[in-house]
Amino acid sequence: MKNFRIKLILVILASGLVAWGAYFGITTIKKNGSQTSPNMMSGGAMDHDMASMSTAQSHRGYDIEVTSDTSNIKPGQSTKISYKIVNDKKEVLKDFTIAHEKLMHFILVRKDLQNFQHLHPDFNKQTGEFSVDVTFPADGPYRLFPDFTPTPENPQKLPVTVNYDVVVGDQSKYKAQPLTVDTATSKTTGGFNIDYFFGTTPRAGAQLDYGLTISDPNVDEQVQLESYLGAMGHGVIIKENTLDFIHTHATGMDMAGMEGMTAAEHAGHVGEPDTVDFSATFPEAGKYKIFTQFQVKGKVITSDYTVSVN
Ligand SMILES: [Cu+2]
Repeated sequence: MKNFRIKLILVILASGLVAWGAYFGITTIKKNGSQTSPNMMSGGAMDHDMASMSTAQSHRGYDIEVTSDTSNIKPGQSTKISYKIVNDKKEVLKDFTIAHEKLMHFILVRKDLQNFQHLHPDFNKQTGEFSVDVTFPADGPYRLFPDFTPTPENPQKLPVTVNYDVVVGDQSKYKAQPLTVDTATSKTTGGFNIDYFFGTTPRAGAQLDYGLTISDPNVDEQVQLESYLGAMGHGVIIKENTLDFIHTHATGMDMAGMEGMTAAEHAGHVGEPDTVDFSATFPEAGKYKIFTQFQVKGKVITSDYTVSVN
């Protein structure tokens, strides 16, 4: 119980930082289709106004320098994407801190928020170059989100997300699919039933606690979620059109059956093995697609859920 309270306080502190950062306009650099933006999991890289108010972040902006040819990517074919991360002095970064078991996380999505992928590039420490083989399943514009933790001048090890846009295949064959807000709280993905719980109605600037309970319709036993990349669940939340990027991780709190429960009853559900819970703060109103990844029996499942934030 005490442990639960401590966790809860940490989550509230963290999300306070996120909300604070969000209101100060923390997206920093924009040029040539790439930008440095905070990975909001922990407040992220903030701008210089924020820097003067806090010692919690690096002064640096970061950017991606793509070193492979991305001008002729075909759908359905493996394409090697290579890139380096540079700082605002154009120096290639070679020192990264492992976060969630990897030096680099590489998330990509088509701009209509279809075809989400989460990959882990290889790293050449000599050159600072990352490389990853990607198969884009369909034509259209995509955004790549390298997600990493630079080691120098980042004592608090804050993660950073940069982005880069590529066009795949024939644009005339691309039709953006409309983003439909999910209303049913149950979905089926990868043969599992996934029940979503939302602590409150999503509101801009307010923390939203949400959780997923996973069950296997063919098995009587409770599903046992496994640790995947150092967390029981990973959440990537991307906003429609602007493609703002939020990365969050399971909080360890269980909200299954939260509705109608007292706080004490809720606390009694902490740590059920079939449930993951998250907290996120959405910076502004709009539609957001929540991609949640978790592992069952060695298999990684990605579930998505679209919310409308008012
Ligand atoms: Cu990853």
